[in-house]
Amino acid sequence: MKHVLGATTAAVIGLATGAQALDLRGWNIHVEDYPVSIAMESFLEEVSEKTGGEISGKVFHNGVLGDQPDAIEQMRLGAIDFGEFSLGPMGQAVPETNVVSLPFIFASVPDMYRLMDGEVGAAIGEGMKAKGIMPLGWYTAGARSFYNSERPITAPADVEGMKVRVMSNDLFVQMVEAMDGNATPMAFGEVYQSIKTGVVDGAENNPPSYESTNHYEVAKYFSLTEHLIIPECLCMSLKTWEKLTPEQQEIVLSAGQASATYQRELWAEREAQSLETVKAGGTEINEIADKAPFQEAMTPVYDAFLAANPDLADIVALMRSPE
Ligand code: BDP
Repeated sequence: MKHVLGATTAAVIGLATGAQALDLRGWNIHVEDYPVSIAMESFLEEVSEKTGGEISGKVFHNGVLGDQPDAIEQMRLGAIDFGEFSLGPMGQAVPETNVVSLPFIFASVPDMYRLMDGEVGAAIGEGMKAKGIMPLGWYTAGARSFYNSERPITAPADVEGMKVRVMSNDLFVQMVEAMDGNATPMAFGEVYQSIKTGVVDGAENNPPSYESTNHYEVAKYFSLTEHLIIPECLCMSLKTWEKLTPEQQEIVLSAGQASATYQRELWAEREAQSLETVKAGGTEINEIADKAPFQEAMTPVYDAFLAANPDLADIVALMRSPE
């Protein structure tokens, strides 16, 4: 009976507007007060309001719908309607996204915005669409740095022999191996326990993730290597996107872009707060006076990448050329 009523209601709305009523499932790995989470909620609110409730939904925070690589696949299949993903673990599904996972590829976060809001973002977006993912907005995750329970890192040699958790992408394994460390790809949710029990010595992430996951309680040396600036994406399953009318698509896209602007603002505030929180909690933060030795250590990663992906050489060159 419930089913019949639901179908009838949808049919009535369909008649009134020419569109189906949609109730979207959204994936998010972060805690509820994280900048990504707040921006995703604002996206959904705007969509629901501007479509007069035709499109509603729910964001499932804390990764309860599954780990990131798995959730990306589920979204491609349409089992998850939208989500906010790091482009790091997206490399396997969408090869073009790998360019942003090259260490030190962006000169700075503002440079990442410039390139992602321009030609580079457009090329990556085309690659994503070809694999069933519709990008709606480029979010930020700032810069990632190494942290561990053993010692401050000041030079690549300090990583030698260190067991470091990385996100699921072979490029990150190569990055740690280029400094003679041991890389272990692992789900985000397992890192705290793994550092605590010594399965790994540390990991690498931005200050808000280091803080919100409490990793700082078990790995007190945070070294500002800022080796990866990986943009993130609010995106929708192409299967879901194709169910929308052109008017709804316009609303969803513009709400996605607005939420990205909002998220970037929230990010700056949270990053400063997180650094204060971890310092108060006993974290020792060290700046890296000279990043050149780390950058030079990445030469084999670039050589192997360009040899395996000659078609991406132009975009890498564009990213490395000054404004
Ligand atoms: C965070 C990203 C999140 C990743 C996580 C990780 O926002 O998408 O899952 O890092 O390291 O910064 O797995």
